Amino acid sequence: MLKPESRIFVAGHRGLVGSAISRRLRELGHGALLEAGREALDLTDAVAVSDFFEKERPEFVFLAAAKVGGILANSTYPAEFLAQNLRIQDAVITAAMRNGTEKLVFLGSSCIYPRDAVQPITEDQLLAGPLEPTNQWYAIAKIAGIKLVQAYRQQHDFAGIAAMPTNLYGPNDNFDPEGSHVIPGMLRRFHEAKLSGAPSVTVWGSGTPKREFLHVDDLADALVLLMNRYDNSEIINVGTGEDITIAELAQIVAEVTGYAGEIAFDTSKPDGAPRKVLNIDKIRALGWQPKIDFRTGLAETYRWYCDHVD
Ligand code: GFB
Repeated sequence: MLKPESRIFVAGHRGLVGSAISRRLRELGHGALLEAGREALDLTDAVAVSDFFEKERPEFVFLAAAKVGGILANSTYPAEFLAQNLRIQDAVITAAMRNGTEKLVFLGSSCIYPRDAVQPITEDQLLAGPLEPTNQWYAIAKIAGIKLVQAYRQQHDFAGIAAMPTNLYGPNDNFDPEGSHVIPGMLRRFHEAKLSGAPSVTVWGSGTPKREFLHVDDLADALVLLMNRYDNSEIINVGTGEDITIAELAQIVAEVTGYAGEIAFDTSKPDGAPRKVLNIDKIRALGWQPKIDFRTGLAETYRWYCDHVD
């Protein structure tokens, strides 16, 4: 159980997820946060990570650091998505296990489930079928992370747990037009089209895939609850349980950004998984549910983009 004075290491504290976890912990009065930027600690360097843990002795660890990106980045840089994530996970989880960390939360992803998983996806469908090819490299790394946490629990009694978030959005996301996920990618493209008065905006793929979107502040709330209340080798989903098509998302993004032109679809770009909505019965049973309404969260994220990136 986290106490106000607990030494908590948020790995990846500048990213979308890590920054939300740090915000939430500070709101809750946890002052002893250990954060180490890329320049201070290379998380792919197992020796450096081991030294950091020996010196700092974090009691609790949120492992939110990862090489991440959208559908195009995943298929363009498969080697980085596989190798960097394997290195980061192994370094951090192993150092935590060896240096007396009381509890660690590992972040997976909904893409670890089979491409043809029964929807909404229950946790027991892990490894029940082949993966979606566009992000299989990232998925395999994340599955290895889940297994490492489970193996350390079985063999060394280490209290690691693995949470599987759905597609996320919010402040501090990567808004790079090519490498980002769909929400930051679309917000930027629609915003720029509005400013330039473009008659049409192009959205990747057919528009028919469905995605579930969770605001990262809702995720952070869930992760703190799991750190305090969940201690089991079984993975646990974190999502909303609801999804929309990419075409519907494009319509909402047009409304939020105030873009009034046409929306076109570029079917030469990949669609990825047809659908991946999570079953969230397990985390609901612990008393958690998402609070942030999608349009409100999206409008707030758009404001953040205008203030910080544009
Ligand atoms: O968010 P996204 O890149 O990732 O794409 P995945 C979701 C859907 O949005 C795909 C479509 O069907 C895309 O073709 N899309 C439309 C766009 N316009 C855009 C755009 O401008 N940018 C992007 N990026 N997509 C990810 C994995 O898969 O899911 C990650 O690649 C991670 O590894 C994440 O697991 C949760 O949902 O397809």
